[in-house]
Amino acid sequence: MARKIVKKAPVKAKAKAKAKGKAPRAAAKSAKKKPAPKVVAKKPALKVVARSAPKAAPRISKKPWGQDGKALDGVRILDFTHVQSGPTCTQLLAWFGADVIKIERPGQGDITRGQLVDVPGADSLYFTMLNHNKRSITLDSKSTEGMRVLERLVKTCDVLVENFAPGALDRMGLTWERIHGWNPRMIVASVKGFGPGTYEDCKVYENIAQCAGGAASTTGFLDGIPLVTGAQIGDSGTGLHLALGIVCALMQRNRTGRGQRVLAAMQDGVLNLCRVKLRDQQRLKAGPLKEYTQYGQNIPFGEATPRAGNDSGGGQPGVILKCKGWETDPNAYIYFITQAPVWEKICDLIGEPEWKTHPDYAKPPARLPRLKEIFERIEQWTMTKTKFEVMELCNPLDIPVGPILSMKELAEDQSLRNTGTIVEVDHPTRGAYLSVGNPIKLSDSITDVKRSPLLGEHTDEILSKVLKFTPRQIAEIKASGATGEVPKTPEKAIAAE
Ligand code: CAO
Repeated sequence: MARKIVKKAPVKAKAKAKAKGKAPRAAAKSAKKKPAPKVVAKKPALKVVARSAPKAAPRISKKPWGQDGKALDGVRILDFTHVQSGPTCTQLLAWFGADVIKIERPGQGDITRGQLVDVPGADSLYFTMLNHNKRSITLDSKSTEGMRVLERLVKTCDVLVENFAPGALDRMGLTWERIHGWNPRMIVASVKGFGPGTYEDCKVYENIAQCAGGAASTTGFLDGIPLVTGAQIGDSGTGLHLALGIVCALMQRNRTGRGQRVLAAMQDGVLNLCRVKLRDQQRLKAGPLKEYTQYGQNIPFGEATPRAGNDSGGGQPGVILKCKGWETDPNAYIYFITQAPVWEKICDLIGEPEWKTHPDYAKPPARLPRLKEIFERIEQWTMTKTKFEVMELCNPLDIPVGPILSMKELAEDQSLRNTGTIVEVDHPTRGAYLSVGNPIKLSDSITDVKRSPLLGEHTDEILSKVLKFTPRQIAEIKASGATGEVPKTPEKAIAAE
């Protein structure tokens, strides 16, 4: 429970202040400045009080944990996202209980449905793994009837999330002013490649963001070209940033009553994740970065943070080392950190006990210029063990090591399955597949991963049950073609035959 420590003002000062009309806290401050009284005053008592609940706070639930709904129950999202960055954000919100309604272009839908297809005729894994727990409605947002539906959606949703190319939402006619006019409580959340500035009009994909956000220039080896990383820090990373912004905007709306715009630019998101590299950029002014392997190799530093290979980004040196079987297994490696507090244990483990007291190795600064040699010696030891044996030997000694796990190993990892981080999901057209579940665990809001929707699967349900259009209105909307192919009336069908 949150507690706050309250320092009580001396009672006398409080009373005086009351008489003079001063605020008690200010008076207590001035009372402190006076010369000490003859009788030693008692020290102000420290009183720990529980933070009082806000006036309108609900009663504390008596339901069992995990059985009182979900964190975002009651929040409805108009999901105008596509590809990866936006969908990861709305998928997270859906996992936390939001009702996510995905708007898709009739006929085609999110372009990823048909990309990297592995089961002909079924939605791709690219789509299914990014769109769990959502409902899908097909709608041509550029048609008059489509806009009629969108208006009602805007009026009944709490958040609009989009990651179109810059200006696309405005071109559709959905300007902030129009949306806010329809629903002043609406939060409009966007992923864009860049924030306002030189590149604001550019279309951006994952690797462009990695390059423009500083990840690529600092990834790879010193003598090689810049590298992108397999972790989708530009797309999924920015989706995460956007989700946090949305939840904060929802919290603020509880107080202000009004919505706001939320922007997560992919360049900004990547740079945020690369903040230690900007740290190093500034440290360069003070001299070489001694924890980088190149320091020990006497390779001079340039003007910008260099690529550091597999060097640890923190103050504890670490690298990737070969393990038994590396000649044939591309993932028989371990990350090994020579954390200072366990240095002596490392020395004993690898059979170099004299390094514990030797002036060249005993203390971290002495080791910095010798890291290459030190890690080569540790590698001689790791190469005699499998990566899992290294784990078994190092973990009881608190030596930080981590196996290089392949996707195959992760997919088969029982503990990840037990926690729901890897889940098996069934799908009507593609059958069972594996997905990454919700990586964020809330003890009172349990995630239940449900399959992604088929294209337009919930169009009727949303038009009638959510938007409350009458059957006649629904017929009009459909006849206009706004939700897809115009249904043939019996007469037309006969005529067409
Ligand atoms: N009905 C009618 N039109 C629709 C529609 C619907 N339901 N949904 C989308 N459209 C239209 C848009 O209005 C847009 O039309 P205009 O260009 O005429 O305004 C058009 O479809 C294409 O949208 P887009 O430009 O966003 O799509 P794209 O495939 O050309 O570009 C991307 C994709 C990702 C490069 C671009 O959307 C982008 O830069 N987004 C922001 C950054 C981002 O999220 N990148 C990560 C993508 S994941 O790697």
